[in-house]
Amino acid sequence: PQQPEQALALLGAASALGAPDPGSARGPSALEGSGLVASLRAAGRTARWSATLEPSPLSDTAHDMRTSLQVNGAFATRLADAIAGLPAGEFPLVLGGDHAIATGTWRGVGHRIGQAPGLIWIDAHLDSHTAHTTHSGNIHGMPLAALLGEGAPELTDLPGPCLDPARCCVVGARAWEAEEHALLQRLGVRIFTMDEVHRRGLHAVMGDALAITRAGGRGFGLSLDLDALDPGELPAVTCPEPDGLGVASLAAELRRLRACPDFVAMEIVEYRPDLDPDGLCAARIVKLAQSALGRETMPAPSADPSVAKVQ
Ligand code: Z70
Ligand code: MN
Ligand code: MN
Ligand code: MN
Repeated sequence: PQQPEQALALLGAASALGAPDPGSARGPSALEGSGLVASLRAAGRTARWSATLEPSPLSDTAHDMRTSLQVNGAFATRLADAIAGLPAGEFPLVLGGDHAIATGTWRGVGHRIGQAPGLIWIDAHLDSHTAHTTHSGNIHGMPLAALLGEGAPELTDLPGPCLDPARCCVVGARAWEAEEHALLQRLGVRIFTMDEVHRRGLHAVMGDALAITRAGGRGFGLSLDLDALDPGELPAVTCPEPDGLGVASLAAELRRLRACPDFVAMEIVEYRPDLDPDGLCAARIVKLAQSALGRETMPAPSADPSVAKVQ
């Protein structure tokens, strides 16, 4: 199992620089306010809020593609450095922010573990455009390509190794443009579409996803774009797409991650608290985080407080 003594280090990445709406920049503070740390402690883990990175105030002036790439790349570099600099033995849980932050998260994780991690990318989208193929101009449509070393240098010239396409996969995809699909096909990244999830079931698909990303046992991570979930249950995201994953069924599958000693980091992105006035989505996000990161089994009650490590 995940080393239970490994403390969770929560890191806010309060950037919506890659998205068409600024709402996801408030994601980290809203999740902090909804008691995420306390909920992870209640699930048996030691956890602390490490820091929240904010974009430089000058970043808001981004309009043209070059400037947009530059400000997103600069933020991702700071995030990669922050992750690489976390104390050894802590497990990073990164909270977005839009999905462009992933360009920094996984390079930083690679730097930290000394090699490219395998990566499960759960998302309605493929996020594999380059600056040349994007239709929208939004950088959050590009991070997976950038992590694979494709696209503009502003997003690829970061510390830490690029990902190995043979140890990456996408789960839950149902909305993409032809160019990004072609890029992932060319690189050999396995795409588990929602059609395949419907056909085979999420359990079988996640089994395959874990086998792909854990091959070699060198460490793997999870990047969870909340728009993978069905907007009926999780509408507070930047780009909702119909026909998504159920919260309960994904939570059940994420519980498998607890048993993986090679699970090295997790990221949750695209939450928009401005669309979640009653906090219902936040509560579901907390549940998903607890499912992946809670202790495999709660420790037995002990009279000796030095033995019971729950805090
Ligand atoms: C579209 C684009 C996207 C996230 C939406 C959508 C991309 N393919 N990525 N939400 N995280 O704009 O390129
Ligand atoms: Mn995404
Ligand atoms: Mn998405
Ligand atoms: Mn289009």
